[in-house]
Amino acid sequence: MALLGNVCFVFGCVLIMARTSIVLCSNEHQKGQLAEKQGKGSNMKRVLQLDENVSDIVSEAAQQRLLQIYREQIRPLEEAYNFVDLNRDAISEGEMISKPMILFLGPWSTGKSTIINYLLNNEHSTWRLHTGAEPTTSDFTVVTQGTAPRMVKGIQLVSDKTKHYTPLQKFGLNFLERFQGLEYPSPLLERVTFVDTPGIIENKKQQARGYPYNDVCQWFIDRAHLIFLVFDPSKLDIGSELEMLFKQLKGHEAKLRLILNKADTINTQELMRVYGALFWSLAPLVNEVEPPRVYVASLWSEPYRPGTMHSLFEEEETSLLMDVHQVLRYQLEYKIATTRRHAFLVRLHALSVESYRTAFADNKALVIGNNDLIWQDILANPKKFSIYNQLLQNEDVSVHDLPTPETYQQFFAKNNLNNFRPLSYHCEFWGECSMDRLRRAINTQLPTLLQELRDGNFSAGQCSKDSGQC
Ligand SMILES: Nc1nc2c(ncn2[C@@H]2O[C@H](COP(=O)(O)OP(=O)(O)O)[C@@H](O)[C@H]2O)c(=O)[nH]1
Ligand SMILES: [Mg+2]
Repeated sequence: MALLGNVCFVFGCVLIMARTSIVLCSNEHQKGQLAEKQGKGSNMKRVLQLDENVSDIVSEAAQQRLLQIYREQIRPLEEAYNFVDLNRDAISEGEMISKPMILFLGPWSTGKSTIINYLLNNEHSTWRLHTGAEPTTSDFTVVTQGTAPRMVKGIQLVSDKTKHYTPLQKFGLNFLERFQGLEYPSPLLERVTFVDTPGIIENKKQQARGYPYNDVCQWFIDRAHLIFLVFDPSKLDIGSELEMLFKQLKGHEAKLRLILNKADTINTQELMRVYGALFWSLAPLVNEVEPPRVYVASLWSEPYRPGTMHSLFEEEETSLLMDVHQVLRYQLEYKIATTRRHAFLVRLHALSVESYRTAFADNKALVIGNNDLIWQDILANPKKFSIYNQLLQNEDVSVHDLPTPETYQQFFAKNNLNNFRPLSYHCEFWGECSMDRLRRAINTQLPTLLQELRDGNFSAGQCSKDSGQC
């Protein structure tokens, strides 16, 4: 049944494309000529609205409000319960105010570095990212705004506290040798950061790279706002390393886009076959009701090859740029949503630690007994000790959010239970408890901030300075 669904789905796509191409072919020549006269990428500035002031897109005051809510309502419990040891994608304060990140992944030589150069209009500058037909990019490169072009070494990037790459140190010195920054003056980089990655080489083992390639990719995947997975239609080779990457992208489907780049290098019929084959390969890996958007394009400034579907590629390029523009335009809303999710996870974590703490206090031997054995039993069988029942008594905690026993076995392997005080300890003498403040951030302050931004009636100064109460 699932197979039949896939077949229908693939042919559905091909049919839609076929229909699109018939309509497009009628005025293909005319439009194509016009595009070439205007030059590829000529509408980039308009679609990305690069003439707009950055301050009009990202309200500095709203960003400060977000930071204030984070510092005063969320961070106290995050620190008190060592949340950083629990969650691999815990966001840091630096990330909260950093520019959105667009990540490029995919096999080698599919055009990832070329696309970034094209978007930055620096294909012909000496400061372009290296490109070539052979596997050229062996580095992870973060491309950011700078007053003048310059390269920055990985060891410098991770030691710079104003950036948020310090956690990457955990991937070792070999990785830092393969990590670098390119600073470049560009209106687009005022709004966004690009990350270029080494291409996947299917026959290359992780050990050969000298660092955990997939773990590094995961770090960037968890933090990216938009992920472009780039393919070359003439070598659609989906092997084990790419399959691994698909698995890592699970849960991030909403920000995943596929690019079938260099689409003008093959004829229309072949292109349709490749498009179908790509979806066929993806089907078992992306189990989403809505499959990811695939852009069929040729993203560099060279003119399209004659006899290919120029206007389709152009329209696809415009849609892709609009997609990028959405990320730039709504970056603050995205950050608020991410911060709220983060706050929710911090709350769940504090409640979980409290449940483990209570279970141990209720079951430990008061005089004689092996408390270590009791603790190990609690960690191995949280259900038996009513940990989950206790968690579910809290409003907003759903059965789908419950942690696995392994999560807290790992957490308590790094953290001694005695280091954590009861939740009631985190209260002011006559005032509020940290948990109430966290709940208020989740239920009131962050949704209000989001609504005000959406309605366009955000005004600075509505929060009381010291409490962050809005
Ligand atoms: N025909 C064609 N070639 C391209 C296109 N984009 C990139 N290339 C070429 O493909 C090769 C690999 O590009 P590169 O950006 O280094 O790929 P990466 O390894 O994915 O970063 C280079 O020789 C590029 O000039 C495109 O849209 N069409
Ligand atoms: Mg490259």
